[in-house]
Amino acid sequence: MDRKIFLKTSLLGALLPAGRKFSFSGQAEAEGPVVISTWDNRKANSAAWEILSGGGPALDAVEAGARVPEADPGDRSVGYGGYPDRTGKVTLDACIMNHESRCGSVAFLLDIKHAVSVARKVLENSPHVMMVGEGAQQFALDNGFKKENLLTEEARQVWLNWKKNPEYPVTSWDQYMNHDTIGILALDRQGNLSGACTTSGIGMKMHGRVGDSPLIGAGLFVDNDIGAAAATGVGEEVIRVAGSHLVVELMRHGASPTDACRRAVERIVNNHGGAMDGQVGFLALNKKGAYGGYAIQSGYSYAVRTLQQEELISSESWFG
Ligand code: SD4
Repeated sequence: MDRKIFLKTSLLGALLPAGRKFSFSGQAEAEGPVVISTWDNRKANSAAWEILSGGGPALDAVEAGARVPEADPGDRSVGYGGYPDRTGKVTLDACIMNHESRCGSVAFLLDIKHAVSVARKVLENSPHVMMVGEGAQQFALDNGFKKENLLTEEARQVWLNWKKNPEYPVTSWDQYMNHDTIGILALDRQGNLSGACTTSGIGMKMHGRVGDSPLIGAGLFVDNDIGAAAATGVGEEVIRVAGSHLVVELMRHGASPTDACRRAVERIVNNHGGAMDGQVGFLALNKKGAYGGYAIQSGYSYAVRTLQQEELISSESWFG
């Protein structure tokens, strides 16, 4: 593992109060609650923490956390303020999953800001798991959500600018792969796991394109006996390996969260014969509260909040 992080966590281990376990493999093991999220989503973690620290359920916590970037116009790949597709439309993908393997998901959702909350309504108020497009929007309206314009002036300008020279970058690491998508995983005081994932997807994507984020098993997976995982980055790559499900299965077979994420990354890199320039980052949290992440390229980070810790961790990556 990254030496800096190892030293930081080792030092923390020495300072931790009784009641919290710590292993010197660099995996912190909290007794709970724990919340982790992709990228610098510390504000989302704080919203989740308010619920977790009061003894609330992980499902409420991850929904509350995911709603933070959805409402933030400064976050260019989630909810309001997200970059549009090639036709200038902001289309949202989101899902949520609880400790009983119940899940809800929406994809290609237009004009509704809190896609994660619509996904939760799918979980609670429908016999289905996934709804898309017009039907998902009608379902949202029927459940009390309001239509609103999600395209900010700043995002519209980026789109207008892109139209002058419309290249279609999907797999390369560039300005339209603005990675801020949130995957958020929580372990509550009752020892239950839940997760959520929400995004506006890759900027300047084709109209109708859906990524990994609303797909249970790709952008998110939770198995309350084992752990939870989430993904960010080029969704097409994550879907091809059923990434989050793969990470959880690797943990089931004994891998630590970081190692499970690393081995899922390895599968993706192997799909490209060992060389690629796209980015994917994974995040994992196991039933004991141990967590980790791993990415293809450098620059990926994830935010952690526990009783003792509130920080942004710079992830290890395949290509250094
Ligand atoms: C997608 N995985 O739609 C998302 C994009 C992403 O940070 O994670 N961006 O493919």
